[in-house]
Amino acid sequence: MTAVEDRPVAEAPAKEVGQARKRKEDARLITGRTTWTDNMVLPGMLHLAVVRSPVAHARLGAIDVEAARSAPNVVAVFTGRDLAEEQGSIPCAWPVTPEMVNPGHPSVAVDEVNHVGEAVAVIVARSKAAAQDAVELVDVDYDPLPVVLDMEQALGEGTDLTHDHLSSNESFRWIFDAGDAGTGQATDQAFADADVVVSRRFVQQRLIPAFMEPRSTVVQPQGDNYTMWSSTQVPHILRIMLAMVTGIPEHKLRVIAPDVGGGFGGKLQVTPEEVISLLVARRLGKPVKWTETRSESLMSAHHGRDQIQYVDIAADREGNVLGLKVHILADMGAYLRLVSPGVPILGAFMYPGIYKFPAYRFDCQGVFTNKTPTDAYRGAGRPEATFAIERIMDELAVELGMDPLELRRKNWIGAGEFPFTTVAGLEYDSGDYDGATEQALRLLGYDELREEQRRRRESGDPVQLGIGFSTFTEMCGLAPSRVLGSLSYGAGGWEHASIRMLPTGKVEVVTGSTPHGQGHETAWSQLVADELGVPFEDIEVLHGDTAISPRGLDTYGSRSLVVGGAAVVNAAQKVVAKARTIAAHLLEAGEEDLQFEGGSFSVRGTPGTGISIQELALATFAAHDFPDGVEPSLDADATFDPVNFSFPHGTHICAMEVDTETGMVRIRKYACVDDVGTIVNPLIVEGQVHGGLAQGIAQALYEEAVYDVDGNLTTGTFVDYLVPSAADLPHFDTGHTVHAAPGNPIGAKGVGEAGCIASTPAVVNAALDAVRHLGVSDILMPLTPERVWRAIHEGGDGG
Ligand code: MCN
Repeated sequence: MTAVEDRPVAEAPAKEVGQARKRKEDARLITGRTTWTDNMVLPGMLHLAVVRSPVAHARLGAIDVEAARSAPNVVAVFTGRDLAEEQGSIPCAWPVTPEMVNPGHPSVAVDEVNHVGEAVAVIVARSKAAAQDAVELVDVDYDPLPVVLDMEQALGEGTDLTHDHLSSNESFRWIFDAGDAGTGQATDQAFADADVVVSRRFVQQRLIPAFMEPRSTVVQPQGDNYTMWSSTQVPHILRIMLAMVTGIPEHKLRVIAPDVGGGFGGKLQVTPEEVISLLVARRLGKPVKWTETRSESLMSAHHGRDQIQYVDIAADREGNVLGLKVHILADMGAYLRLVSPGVPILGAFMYPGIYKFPAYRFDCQGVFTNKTPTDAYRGAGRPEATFAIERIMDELAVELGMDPLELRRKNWIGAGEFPFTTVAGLEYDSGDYDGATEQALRLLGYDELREEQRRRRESGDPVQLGIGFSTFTEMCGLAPSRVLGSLSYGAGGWEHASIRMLPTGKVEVVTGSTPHGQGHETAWSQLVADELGVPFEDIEVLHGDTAISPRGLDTYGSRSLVVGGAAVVNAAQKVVAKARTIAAHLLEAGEEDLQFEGGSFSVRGTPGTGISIQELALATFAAHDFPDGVEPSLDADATFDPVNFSFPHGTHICAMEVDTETGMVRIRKYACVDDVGTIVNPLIVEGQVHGGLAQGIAQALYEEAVYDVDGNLTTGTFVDYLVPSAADLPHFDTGHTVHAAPGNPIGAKGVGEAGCIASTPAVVNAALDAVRHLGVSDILMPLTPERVWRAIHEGGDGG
């Protein structure tokens, strides 16, 4: 084979990284030309419907399933008692302390139900409609028990219990003391020495991760092998956990996450319904499908946030911060789920924000209540922490009579101080908080808006204007395994990739990351196109199937690019290294004499000769003229485990109009400048920032899961649970600074959660800035017109 030929040197193509490529996956996602889990139809497939508890806490008496069992097209009905021996417990993979109390969580309740929406029986029928109709025919005898809903009461003396068999409602207590390790003395001393101490109680209301595609699971048994399709963020983790829970050997279980319509943390889970589907398919030896209704989703898929935060900040009179104390109550709901105890602990390290606190103490209690379990929701712990620090900085500024931005500037880490080890022990890698802030002020048109605010205030305009800041950073890119290991006993944080060059020069990239809306197929293609010098279109990214990508830790914590993308780059570089050996042999040159540019190897100083890596793929496949001792394949694997988190940062500024007569609020302008290191795809990054802003603003203004006194979710539909649409959101003025992250070969920092973490406090600070002169110093989220009006006209926080 003669792959070497004379030809003009190709002009190096423009770099792919940095180009605003439209997402290659979008054509099929937007037009619906893909197979969502619920589109799966298998021969002889049966349908599941779940009978759910309408009471929040009760002992289970008799369950009469006879009428359901004999209903038309019903094949079987199982109660928790029927499945008791094989169902195990839904796993919690993040026990934060050795003493953590875990009540255990059967997929189908056996003796006691602990929240509305908990599964008590499952119907199996030949059609979905028949299964759903039969749900109504199951008669359950509930013996009511006291309902625990309020975390502060739940920790009191002699209180009612969420779980009858436990002795308290506390699951765990986790304390972190900076300063004199473990003693808290440094923090106590800082507060004793302070000129000013400000204390606040903030409420992070309960939110629901309202993904577009509801959860759905299909299981196909084939002998003792099982294939599960599930709308999940974590097929790899799910497979391991399901094997552990059900006893099905891991190698007999394949999990596929096909295209998934969003997750936002809500599908980072091993759900009862996934376990139920697998158990029923095993019992009956038939394929089964379960797809939830939207109401089931709102009621039974895990919720997020739900924390009460007691925050104390100490400073001297000049505004130098001296200490921070945080005590939070984190509502676990009725059970511990996959990573729920870890969510507030992730936040623990972020309360000091971007500021140079000399002393810090964090104390978290995980509390059980008779509500839907909570777990990860976009940002998981870090939005809560960012809210607390950015809100209390504003309160401290008021107390000191300082400009809120001046106070922040005085205390934040300077651009020349990176890497900087914070009081919480994190090493922030790079950034420039001043630079991002200056750009954001320009984008907002800060001076004119402050001037307008002054005019409106002086004229007593019923519509007042406020400006709110949030200067934030976050730890994301979860990894590193060693650090995660020191915080928990669960999984590590590496990611895996393999790259295969096919004989015709096309490239298959296999990634352990599992996109569910983030556009990895596009971004990973851009990375590989640059490394290998092959056209973007010649690259296919494979993911989300444990048989195709057997190793992976999936997508959450804005980890995919900085961990999974980095593994892809490393694998590509290994492919190039091997290709170099083969090229040197074919070009009869030393490896060190070759240059690799635009996808071609050529001998330095001998323009006109060369061989492209795509041609090498065919030469490798044929292996006619091949170097001794080299395997005839052009592929490579890489596993990447960074040594540090990634620390994106930014400044978000919101200008807010508040109608003091009606309590209506309107975001007048929103400007944000984020630093996510090297940007692989600016269009995707813009989309991620927009989506995150929408969710963060939604927490500030619209969304709240509300329970009545009996523990019924009163926001069980999208009529009551207000997810904003594009029409409810303002135009966003976005900008970027770029400080490459030193910890990964791309130089990138995560972006998937940034907008959501940064935006909520900016919005609330803006509203308070508009009405503070009217005596308002806090308003509960979401800032409904009623709450805003009450805070202005009746005092308090509007609650
Ligand atoms: N990116 C980039 N340059 C950077 C950083 C990121 O081009 N400097 C690109 C990446 O290549 C990737 C996307 O931005 O295509 C997001 O990357 P990353 O920050 O690594 O986040 P993940 O891919 O790990 O996604 C997880 C993150 C999380 S934790 C939630 S929650 C969330 C989010 O992504 N859920 C989403 N964004 C979502 N977007 C959609 N559409 N749906 C969800 O459920």
